[in-house]
Amino acid sequence: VVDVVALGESMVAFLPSRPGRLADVPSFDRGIGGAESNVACVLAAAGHPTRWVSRVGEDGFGDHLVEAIGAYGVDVTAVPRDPARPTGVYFRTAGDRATDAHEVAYYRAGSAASAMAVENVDLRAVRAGRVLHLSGITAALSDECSGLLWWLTAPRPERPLVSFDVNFRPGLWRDAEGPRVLLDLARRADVVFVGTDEARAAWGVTGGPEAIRALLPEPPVLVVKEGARGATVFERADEHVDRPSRPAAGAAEAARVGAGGTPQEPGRATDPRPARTPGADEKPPAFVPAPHVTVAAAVGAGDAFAAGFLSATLRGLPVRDRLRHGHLWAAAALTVPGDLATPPPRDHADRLAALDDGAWG
Ligand code: KDG
Repeated sequence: VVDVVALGESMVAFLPSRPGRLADVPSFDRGIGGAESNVACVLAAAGHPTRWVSRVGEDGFGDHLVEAIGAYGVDVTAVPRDPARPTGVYFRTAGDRATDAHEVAYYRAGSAASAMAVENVDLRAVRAGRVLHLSGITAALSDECSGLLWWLTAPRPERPLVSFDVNFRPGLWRDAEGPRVLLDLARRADVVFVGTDEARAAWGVTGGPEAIRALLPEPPVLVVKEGARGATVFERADEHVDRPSRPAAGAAEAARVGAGGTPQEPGRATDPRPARTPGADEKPPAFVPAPHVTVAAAVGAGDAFAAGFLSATLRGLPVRDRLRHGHLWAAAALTVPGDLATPPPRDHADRLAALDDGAWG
């Protein structure tokens, strides 16, 4: 059984050979990027069976992504080639030491992945894991991609646990609808990751984690990240998302998805979950401070955090340990210039996570 299926666009990432403006950097080193495949790669490096679902072009960059992500041990069999569209790439500059301000230049409009749609992804492969990890980046790519996320997050019996990282990228949104779309998608997910900075930028929330929970009372698990300060989990007492065990694509699912992978009667789905009263049965929020780290680059840290949190969730660990694994995996990513770092070995991370609250600030 696959633990986590991650769906989204990955790109060949070009990292600067030295600091400076994009206009001045003379050469770049090749890496890989993509928020969702980052989650799959880091989880695979930690021993979780994972799958990445996407589309790439029939070009050398597509070959590289499939080979490099596959080399992490991620299943890449549900990544078809599109002969008509290229693989996306992006260039970035090194972040300013104090503010992490950096430039990003995307070359992904019209990419193979931006054409992902309900009709051309293998829905059985997408929904066959214990957890389906998605992010708001996909919704920004095209109307087809946005529709795909809407379909995948629809409440249905046997839906895998849906994990959603808001990942607000203002530069990617083609219209002003982005914040609204992200809020609607987050409201349909089971586990949501959002930063206070992006909640402010997208939704104008100026308060702390409680104010974000007030805006987003629906997800059974809401993780609010405050950068170097730490993260808070809001959790409902009446939901059982602590240890997802159901593989999604059972016989009923196979029957509902046609032979060609096309969903039948998508509008007929009913919500198997009990109706929720916002605020009811809420456990006390759990806050865990982040460890102090000398940051090489913040890119990929949010993905590593989500991966660590999901790994601990899959292992049935208590909420504070889930946060601590998120922080420890993020700390590893913060110390490298690219997106991906090997997470700390499980026994090591477990020992660090078990240190008492005093050690965590
Ligand atoms: O989270 C890291 C990603 O932002 C990076 O890999 C590029 O996926 C990317 C994006 O769309 O910004």
